Amino acid sequence: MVFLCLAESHRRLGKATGPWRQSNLTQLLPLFAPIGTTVLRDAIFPRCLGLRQGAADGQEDEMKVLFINPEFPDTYWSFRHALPFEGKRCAFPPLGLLTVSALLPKSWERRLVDMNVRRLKDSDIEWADMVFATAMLVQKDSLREVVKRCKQRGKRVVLGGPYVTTTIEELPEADHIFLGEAETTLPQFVEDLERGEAKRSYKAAERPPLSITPIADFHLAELKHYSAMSIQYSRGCPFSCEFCDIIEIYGRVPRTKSNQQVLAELDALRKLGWRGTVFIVDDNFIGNKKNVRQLLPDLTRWQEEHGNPFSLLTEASVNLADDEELLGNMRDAGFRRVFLGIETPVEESLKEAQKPQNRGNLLESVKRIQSYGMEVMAGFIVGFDNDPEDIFEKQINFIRESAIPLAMVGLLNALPDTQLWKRLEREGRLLGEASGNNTVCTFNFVTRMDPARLIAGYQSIMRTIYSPAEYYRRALDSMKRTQQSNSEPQHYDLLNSIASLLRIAIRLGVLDRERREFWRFLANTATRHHRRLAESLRLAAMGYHFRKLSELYGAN
Ligand code: B12
Ligand code: SF4
Repeated sequence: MVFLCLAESHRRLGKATGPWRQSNLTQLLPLFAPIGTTVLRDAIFPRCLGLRQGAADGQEDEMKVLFINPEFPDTYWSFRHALPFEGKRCAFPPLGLLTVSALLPKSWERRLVDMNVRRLKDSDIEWADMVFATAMLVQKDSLREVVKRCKQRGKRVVLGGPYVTTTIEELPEADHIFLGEAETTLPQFVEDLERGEAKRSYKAAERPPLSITPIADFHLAELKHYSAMSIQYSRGCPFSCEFCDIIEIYGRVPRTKSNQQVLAELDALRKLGWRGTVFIVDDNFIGNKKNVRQLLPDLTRWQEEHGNPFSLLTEASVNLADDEELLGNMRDAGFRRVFLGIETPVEESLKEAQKPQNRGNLLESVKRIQSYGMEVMAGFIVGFDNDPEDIFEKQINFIRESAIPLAMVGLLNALPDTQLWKRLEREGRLLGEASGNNTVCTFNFVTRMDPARLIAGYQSIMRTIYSPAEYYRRALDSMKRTQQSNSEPQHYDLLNSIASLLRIAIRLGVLDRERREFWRFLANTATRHHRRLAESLRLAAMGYHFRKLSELYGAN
């Protein structure tokens, strides 16, 4: 097996280009230009450019800005237990902060500390005049700590992102808070700062068009530590699922970037030497189907012209399965994985969740998407009022039959401002703010089913679906269903590949008590899918991450 991998690695090495060539196990974690950043920034924010360098409330020194992404806990998407196999530290870069950076005057000095990549040192904070931090709900504890440390050192602290936008809790003692998207409010802030009149809170009157979103400052991130890069094509989703906060934060009218903007972002990543997985982080990539249809041919052309440097991953609603032309176009453009919000196979619960787009034959929908060569990843929820007593078995069976290796199963949580939140409030069932991590065993509302039973059932799902035999069977079935005539582009770096392979072989094939299942799985892929060994190793590593998570959250 080792020889096969190395031989394949040698054969393809000649094709790899760029200083950041990813290992052949880049594919392990796919989840792993400018039409002028400058032009756009200069045109939109002329006053920013007129700013005296570093002016803050009348100060005239050069402004030094530190961007901080607080630490994530161990969740589905952290891939924390799989990343070390590939020699990576974090799955995705903090695109929100990189975008905010691109919105600030270009004369300002800037640095990024992603605490999921490296420790935040006191000297980092001392270097800065001003600190910009972002957070999701799950990062709130780390964010509080960050704000405390920065304020102790007398720094001006600016906060934004989904946590501060949606929380009902008291926010940390920051100087400035940005609610919602910052494309129009940040330039206003910079102007106010120049005049010494910066306000405590900023909120845009309207959701901005994405045509004014500049190319993110990707160069601030240390690309080599990430498993994938991210770009964004659209914001918002046309559906109205009861539990979803996306539509409250980003709206129900999907806004998209132009084709030129998207290609310019891909160019920027390519020029920085990135090769491998690019996550299009849309809430629902097919939210605006008309525009997506126009984007895909351009995307396909761009990939072909540049030797298919990127393998694409995105999130979409299940009705993607109803549009075979779109599926074909996505396959041609290089989409290899798609995350779906399946939630539940129970009709009544889907009705309760106001998710009509998922009703019908869900299993057939998944199979159809897989038949276009895309691995389906998906989110599942237990805890709906209408969940029957056997919901746990139903979910396990569905996940098994749909051959979804990476299934994110969580307990229903009510996020602030959602329709679900409002309903539970009306019904007097709310218990407080959610942790934001749907994989921990807590509820923030009074459930219909006995909570102890729900938690035990949830844990049994996790233990079952991530037991090695079950998981590897799904992974094999998924590979069988996702055949593509053109194999996934690989960008090998021989030394990294060998190192990754050895790490996996030692951890899963020698030290792990389930090593037999690992070797059986590899033997199966070697005989049935020998051209997809890198992918099978990625799946094995991911299976290990989920098994660790299930031990954490799925223990009795
Ligand atoms: C990509 C993504 C991820 C990625 C990468 C995240 C990262 N490294 O930043 C991954 C896959 C790791 C991820 C994981 C999770 N995610 Co997530 N994710 C997203 C997604 C789809 C896109 C984020 C993004 O890059 N947007 C693009 C940028 C440009 O937009 P933005 O971040 O909103 O930034 C803009 C503004 O908010 C503002 N802004 C943002 N930060 C700041 C900071 C300052 C100082 C200022 C001034 C402005 C500002 O300016 C930007 C430009 O307008 C969002 C949904 C969404 N539409 O944003 C969910 C979302 C942020 N994720 C969410 C959740 C719940 C999770 C998970 C908990 C899921 C789970 N159970 O595992 C995990 C937790 C993280 C972890 N690693 O464990 C929720 C957060 C809800 C909340 N209220 O906190 C969201 C909103 C989606 C949802 N409703 O489910 N996620
Ligand atoms: S389809 Fe997804 S993004 Fe759209 S409203 Fe439903 S849960 Fe939210």
